Amino acid sequence: MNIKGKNVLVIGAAVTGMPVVIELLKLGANIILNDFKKEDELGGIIDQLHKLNVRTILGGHPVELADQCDFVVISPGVPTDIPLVEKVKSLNKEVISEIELAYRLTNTPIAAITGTNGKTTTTALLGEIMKASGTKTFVTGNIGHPMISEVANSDIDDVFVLEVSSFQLESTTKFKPKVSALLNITPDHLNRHKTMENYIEAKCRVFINQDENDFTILNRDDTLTSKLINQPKSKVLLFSRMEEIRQGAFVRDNSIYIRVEDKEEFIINIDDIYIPGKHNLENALAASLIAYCLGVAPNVIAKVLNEFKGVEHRVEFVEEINGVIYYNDSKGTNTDASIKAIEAMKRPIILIAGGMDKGSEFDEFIKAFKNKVKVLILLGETADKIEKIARQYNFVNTHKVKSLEEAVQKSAEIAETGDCVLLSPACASWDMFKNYEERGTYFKKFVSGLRRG
Ligand code: UMA
Repeated sequence: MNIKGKNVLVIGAAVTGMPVVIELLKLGANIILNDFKKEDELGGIIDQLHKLNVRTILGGHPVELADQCDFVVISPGVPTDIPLVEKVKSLNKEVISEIELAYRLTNTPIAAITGTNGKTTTTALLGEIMKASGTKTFVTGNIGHPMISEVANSDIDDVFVLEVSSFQLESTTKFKPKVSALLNITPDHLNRHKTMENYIEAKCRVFINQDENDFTILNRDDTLTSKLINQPKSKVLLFSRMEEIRQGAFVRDNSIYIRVEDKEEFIINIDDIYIPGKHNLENALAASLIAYCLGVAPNVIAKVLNEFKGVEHRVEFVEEINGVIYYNDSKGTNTDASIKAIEAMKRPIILIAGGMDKGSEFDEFIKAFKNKVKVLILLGETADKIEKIARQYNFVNTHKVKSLEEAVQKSAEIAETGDCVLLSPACASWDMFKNYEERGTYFKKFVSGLRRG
């Protein structure tokens, strides 16, 4: 991709936008950095940009910028239907995401993982397997570390293990991973994508450019991904924890097996996988299969599955206080993820939920409480909505609170020995926090405050 001398409009000045600017500057582009936040809201970042002589347009997205650029690199959180972006497209100029830009600038093979849930755990797990195999591995993407930051450091013998979101995929055109995995699709981000069809279409972009030399991995047990089997042009492999698969990864006699072409390999007994729960078994099946496609030996895969302890903010054990266990599942940002967290709990649950309203329905979430959730503590934009739906299903034991700190204190008052307190909001964090990491970190801080008295 020829960048030198090009006028590039970078929209969004945060985790994605900043490394994009830095890489584009190295390649000789002229950059305009645009963000709807004002200078004082963006803090030190702006000084850094001015030192780099980057022109900044802040406090809005003026449509006139469309005339001043050759193409746009858009941050994932910026909607693609804002008037500025619409105008750029109407001028037949490209609007690409950071993963598309990074893809065009590298020849390093990519294993790209998407899906509504499980993608961070699968990405982190696969990253560990690849490292254990001796391959120089860059774990990047939606997991919090943009791919573009590592493009200059990577080589053809290395590998990118890349978590990709629908927001990132939406603005791709040529992006073509060596291995793609679509773990599952359930409703999420519908405030942004508007319809399920659009959301599915964005997710399918992970395999849309792959060819017969590439692999696409789909979940046989997931209603929507199993319907996509005939769509990719690549070699399709499936994984399932429910049935034996002809080509892919499956469970037999309580063990994971992989069968590709005529070869069948034993990977590990399920009891030897460290991370618990059915959802993690799916993550383990997917990560094993991707690693196998990338040439990793079964014994290396098994060793990492046995040792990998999971991801921060994803059903993370925080501590036990007065016989009550506290779990941080701040990454449960949609109902499906939170349902899985509820299912993974072995004790009666005091559940802390609620957050930004993404237009989700909460019926299935409340139905999943069964007899496990004793008390529901609600906060954030969706508190009233969730409470109303809970009442429709005769779940009346709810408390609304104003802050996460109050939620933790209330849980501690209510919880009895043998219970657990689970923060699994089923909603995004952005109404009250910078991101889910900040929400989870505060939760852990408030919990440790309980112990200190
Ligand atoms: N901004 C605008 N206009 C807008 C919206 C935002 O100018 O209309 C600006 C904000 O003021 C801010 C910047 O854009 O300065 C933020 O950009 P961003 O929202 O794309 O966030 P980044 O910090 O670049 O982080 C993004 C991902 N965030 C989102 O997709 C919302 C991070 O995923 C990702 O880790 C990071 O890139 C690196 O790839 C987070 C996420 O919540 C974890 N992802 C969603 C999810 O997992 O469900 C998709």
